[in-house]
Amino acid sequence: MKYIVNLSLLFISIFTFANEQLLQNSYLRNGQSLNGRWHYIVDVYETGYYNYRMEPHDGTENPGSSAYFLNKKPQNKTDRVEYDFDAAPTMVVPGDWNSQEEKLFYYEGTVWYKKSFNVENYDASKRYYLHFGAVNYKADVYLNGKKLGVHVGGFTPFNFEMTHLLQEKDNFLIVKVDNKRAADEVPTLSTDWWNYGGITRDVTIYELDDTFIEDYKIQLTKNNNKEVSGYIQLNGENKGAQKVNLTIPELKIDKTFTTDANGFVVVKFPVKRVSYWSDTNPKLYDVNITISKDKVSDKIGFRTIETSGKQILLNGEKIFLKGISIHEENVMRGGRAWSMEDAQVLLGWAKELGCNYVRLAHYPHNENMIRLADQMGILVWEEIPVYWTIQWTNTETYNKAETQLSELIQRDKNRACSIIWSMANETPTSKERLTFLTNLATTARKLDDTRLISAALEDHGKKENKNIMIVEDEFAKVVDVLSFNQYYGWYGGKIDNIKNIRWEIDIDKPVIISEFGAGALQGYHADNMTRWSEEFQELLYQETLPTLAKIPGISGITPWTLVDFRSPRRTLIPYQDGWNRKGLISETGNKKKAFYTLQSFYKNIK
Ligand code: GCB
Repeated sequence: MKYIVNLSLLFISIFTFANEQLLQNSYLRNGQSLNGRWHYIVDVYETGYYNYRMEPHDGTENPGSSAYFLNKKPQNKTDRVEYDFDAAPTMVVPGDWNSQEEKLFYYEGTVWYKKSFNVENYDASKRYYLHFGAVNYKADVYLNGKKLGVHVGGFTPFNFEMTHLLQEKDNFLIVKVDNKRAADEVPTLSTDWWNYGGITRDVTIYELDDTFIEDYKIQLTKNNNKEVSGYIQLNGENKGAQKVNLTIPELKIDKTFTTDANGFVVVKFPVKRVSYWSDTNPKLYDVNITISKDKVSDKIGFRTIETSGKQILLNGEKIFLKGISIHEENVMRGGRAWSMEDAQVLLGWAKELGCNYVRLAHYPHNENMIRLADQMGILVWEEIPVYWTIQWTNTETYNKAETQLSELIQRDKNRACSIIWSMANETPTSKERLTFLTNLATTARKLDDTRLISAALEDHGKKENKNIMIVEDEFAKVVDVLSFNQYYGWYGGKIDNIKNIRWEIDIDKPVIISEFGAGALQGYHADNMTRWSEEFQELLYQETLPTLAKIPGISGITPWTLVDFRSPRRTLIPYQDGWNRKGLISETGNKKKAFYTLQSFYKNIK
C-alpha cells in the first residue's frame, strides 16, 4: 500500500512542471482531425500579440483591432480592424512553413494560424481535448478568442482540455507559432539542422467522457520477463475507486484493478508463453483497458533490454545494433517529415541498408516513426535537443529540457522499439553540464526504469599518442551505454591513418559509436583522396568500419547519416549549397557509394 501511495505521489510531482498531462495513446484513439488548410498571417513584429508599447494585447482595447487571437471582423464600414485571417492565404497543417512558401524559406519568427471548425457529433455532456503532435517552437493557443494554453518545445506532443471554451459550431482556433532561436532555449542558437517552423504534426480533437483513461504504462518488469507491471491513471470526477479492466487476449490476461482516490492504480501480473518482441520478431499484442465509460486499445510489444558488462542484451541475448542516424526530414518532398508515408520512406531505406536500429537525431521524431519501427522490428535511440552549447546554469533552460524529456518518455514509454533515451549530443564537458545531464538522467530513470540511458559524447586523441583515442567525460559514469561521435578522417586526422587508430576505453559498459561520417556530393566522382567525392566518403567508411569493429565492447553504430539534410551552416558551393552532405542518400533519393559499403558490412555481421 505504501508503495502505491509513493508511486502516485511521484507521478504527481514529476508532472507539475509540465503543461497538461498528455493523453496516453492518443495515436490509436478516434479523434476529429483538424489537419488541412489553415489561414495564416506572417507577423514579423508580433503586432498581433503586442501593442505599440510592446505590452501584450489583453484583448479589451477598442476594438481589439490588432489582437489577432480575437479574429475580429469590422462590424460596420467605419470599423478599423487591421488584419483578416479569412482574406489571408492558407497553408497545409501539418507542415512547416519554410517548404510551403518560398518567402518563408529562411523565416524565423511568428506566424499566426487560424482554423474554423464545427465539432462532429457534439455532445455537451462530454469533455473535449485538443492535441498537437508538435509545434516548432512556441505555441500560444487560443480558442474562440480565449487563451487555452502555451507550449514550449518544438518536437513533443501536448494537449489542452477545451471543454469550457468549445461550442458545437463556428469555433475558431488560433495558434501563434514562434520559431525564433534563443540562447536560453532547447535547442539553443546554433544547430546543424534546419529550423523548420510551424504546426509540424497532426492536430486532433478528442471527445472524452467525464472520467477517462488518461495514462498507463504496461511493460515487462525490469529484469523480469515473466511479469508485466506498470500503472493506470484515470482523469475525471469519478476517477477514485473505479474498476479498471485490463485484457491481453492472446496471453489470456484478464485482470480487474481498483483505482485509489487519485484515480491511480499499480498493475502487476505474471505472464506466460510470451512471444518476445525483437528485431526478428516484432510481435505486438493487443492490450485493452476498459472502465465504465472509456476504452483504449494499444499494441504493445514485450521485451527486455539491459546491459551486462560490455554487452547490450535484448531478451537476455547479446545484440549488435546495426544502425543509422536519421534527421526528421523528407528531402524529396522538401521539409519536415511527419506522416506515415514519410516514415515508410526513411525506415524503408534503413531496412534496405540492413539496419535493425536507428538513432533518431537530435530531437524527438514524430510518432509515426516510432509506431512503424515497432511494427518493423527496428530498435530506436531517442533524443532530446540538448545539443552543443546549452545554458547549463539556467534553471529555466533545464526545466525546458526536462519537460521535453518527460513529454517524450510520456509518449513512447509503451513502445518496445524504443530502447535508449539520449540526454544530449556533443555537449562540452564542465561541472555545470555534468549536473544538468545527471539531473536529466535521474528524471528519465524515475519516469522509466526499463530502458537504457545514454548521450552522444565525444572522443579525442591522447596527448602522448594521437593514434590512441579516449573519451574523457564524467557523464560516462552516469550512462548505461557509452556512446560517442567520432570524426577521424573528416574533422581531424588523416583518412589514410584511420587504420592506425584505436580506442582505449576503460569503462565496463557497452559502446555505441553514435556518429561518424564524411560529406560527399552525390554524383561527384574523383579519386578517393578528394574531399566531397563519393569515393572519399566510400573510403572513409571502408577504413572506419573495420577499425570500429575492434573496439572492445562495440555494440552498435549509427553512422552520420541516412540522407543529406538541410543546414544553414553548410554554405560551400557547389558541394553543400545549404545541405549537410554526410548522407548516404542524396536529396534526390540517389544512393552514394558508401551506402553499399555499409550495407555489405551489415550483411556480413552474424
Ligand atoms: C556532429 C553533430 C551533427 C552534425 C555532424 C556534422 O557531430 O552531432 O549534428 O551534423 O557532426 O556533420 O558535423
